[in-house]
Amino acid sequence: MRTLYSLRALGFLIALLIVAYALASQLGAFDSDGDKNTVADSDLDTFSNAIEEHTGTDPLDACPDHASDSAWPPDFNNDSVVNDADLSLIKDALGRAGEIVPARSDLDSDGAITGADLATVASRIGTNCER
Ligand SMILES: [Ca+2]
Ligand SMILES: [Ca+2]
Ligand SMILES: [Ca+2]
Ligand SMILES: [Ca+2]
Repeated sequence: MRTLYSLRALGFLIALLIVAYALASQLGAFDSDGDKNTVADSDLDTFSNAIEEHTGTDPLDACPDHASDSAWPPDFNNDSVVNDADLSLIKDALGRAGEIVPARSDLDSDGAITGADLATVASRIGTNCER
């Protein structure tokens, strides 16, 4: 009888731990950079390593060092600022899908250049990247 009780207690304890772990994950307790986002973004440029893998930008560099240093996804011409020049570059790519998708402009890596990618650039107009 005693064993049965302790087994039940153990089961209850394990269930409690699972719930606590799930809650803690939800609250971002295991998030090292505290942005409540458990997706890895090593250089903290607000684009995940996975997205940067797709766009071909440097996942360990938040800001370009020169014009051919792709580091920040929405900054297509690598001049460290997102402005009309970048917006017009993505407008050119808008609507493309399939094999002709320029991955560099596909900022959500869904395989097409859509309004969502455009909005990602538009929402950062006038901002500089942070080194
Ligand atoms: Ca990043
Ligand atoms: Ca980057
Ligand atoms: Ca730019
Ligand atoms: Ca896209």
